Amino acid sequence: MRRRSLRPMKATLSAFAVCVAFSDARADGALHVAIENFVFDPPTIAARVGDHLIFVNHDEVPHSVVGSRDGAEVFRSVEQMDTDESFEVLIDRPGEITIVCGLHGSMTGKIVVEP
Ligand SMILES: [Cu+2]
Repeated sequence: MRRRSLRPMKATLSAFAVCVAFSDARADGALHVAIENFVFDPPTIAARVGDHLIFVNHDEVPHSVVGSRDGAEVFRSVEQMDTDESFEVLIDRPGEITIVCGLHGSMTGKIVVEP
């Protein structure tokens, strides 16, 4: 898997790589979300009911993933996902889910779930 990069140019290339993986991953219903450089990548995830989302921490510090719908928590990873650890969640309902890192409140994103 890709490693953390400190160079903005490489970060851009990483984002492109995630988009490619995203498209390829559609077939098996698994969407990959990178946690890298203190952001969820991509920050907005288009999903469908029945998809599995797999978050992978590529940073060298721990992160977590907490998902909420209409202000109510719907999923939560372990408190500290270490480097290269992943968290998988099944998307079972349409609507919008906001995501945030439980350790770094500035790390946010959203999942837009189509039926
Ligand atoms: Cu974090």
